[in-house]
Amino acid sequence: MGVQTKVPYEVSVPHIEPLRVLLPDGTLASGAKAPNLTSEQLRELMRRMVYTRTWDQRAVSLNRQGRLGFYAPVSGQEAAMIGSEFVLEREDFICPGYRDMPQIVWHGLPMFQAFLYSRGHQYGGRIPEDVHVLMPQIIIGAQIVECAGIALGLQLKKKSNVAIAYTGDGGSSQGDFYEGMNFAGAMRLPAIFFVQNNQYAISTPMSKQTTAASIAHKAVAAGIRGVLVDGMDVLAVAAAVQEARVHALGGMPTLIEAITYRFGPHSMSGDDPTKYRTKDEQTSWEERDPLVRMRQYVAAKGLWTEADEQAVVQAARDDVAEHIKKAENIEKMTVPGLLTSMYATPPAHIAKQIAQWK
Ligand SMILES: Cc1ncc(C[n+]2csc(CCOP(=O)(O)OP(=O)(O)O)c2C)c(N)n1
Ligand SMILES: [Mg+2]
Repeated sequence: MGVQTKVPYEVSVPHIEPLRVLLPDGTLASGAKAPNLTSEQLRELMRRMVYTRTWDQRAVSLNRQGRLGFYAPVSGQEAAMIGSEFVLEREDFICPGYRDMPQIVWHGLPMFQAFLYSRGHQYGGRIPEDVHVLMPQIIIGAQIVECAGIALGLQLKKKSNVAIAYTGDGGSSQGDFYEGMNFAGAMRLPAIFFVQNNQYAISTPMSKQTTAASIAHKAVAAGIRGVLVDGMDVLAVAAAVQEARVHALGGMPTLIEAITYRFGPHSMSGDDPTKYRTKDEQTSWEERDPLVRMRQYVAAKGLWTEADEQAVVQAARDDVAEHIKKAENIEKMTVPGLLTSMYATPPAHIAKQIAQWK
């Protein structure tokens, strides 16, 4: 008898109905719970998605020109990223992963600092005092325990704010993921754990990531809310986070799984998605483009025109050009500069190294 590769067991799990507001043709799903947003806010959501798509395309080019370093493309994931950040308060705290630049820039981090981070410059991490974000984690899952810790701080300070951590489908398999969620549940913390399930952890597909019915089901073990949402539907994402925020402030964290897809490679550092994804699969997801869906919705309401679209594309291009120039003109990093920036008062052995370099 060989080792059984298929387990002949059925595990009974609660049903989690995916949240959806916009249908692929841009009309409202029947009985949909639309987020509480004004016409101006709907326009702003569209504007941010178009802006972010353009910025992403420019960033990919800048990387190819050698003007940006590490870069993880975001096209396809705009609804998940923009919709979830949009309904946060400015004093809410974001704990991002490396792909989550849009959320922290829309939360207040100047774009040139995102570019400095990408270029490996220490000033990329010099976050303005009033911008409530961490720099993106490269260690998969580490931001989830950080988020639980920040949420504990918010609770102790009696703030009416939440902490949100972003991770991916791959991140949901890390030990930190379970630790952070369990701690947040046990301590009744104002936390939201947002998983962008883009179907792959580099080349590892979801089918090999977990045998759980969904990532959202992992909330059950932590005793917190588990929500599944169509991640190509910006209104569904905004509604899910708006609701999760209310629960978080009431002492009940939420795990949200947004079903999405990255249109591009994992990162600009040599990944070739055609080695592990079929053309048909890619096309079927491109047909669910979150920008197309929202554009149809706001255009039908008379809130969006081709001229609006062109103006945003141009504004994004201009901003990227200005911010990359600013990043390139910052003084070059030095070894003593890097060492000094790590401590208020450098310990003796570091002080010695700084002196040696000088
Ligand atoms: C602790 C840890 N293990 C491995 C890696 C290498 N690594 C970088 S990205 C990645 C895949 C993560 O996939 P996912 O969480 O789905 O996020 P996505 O890139 O799809 O947004 C891995 C394994 C890492 N950075 N940190
Ligand atoms: Mg992934």
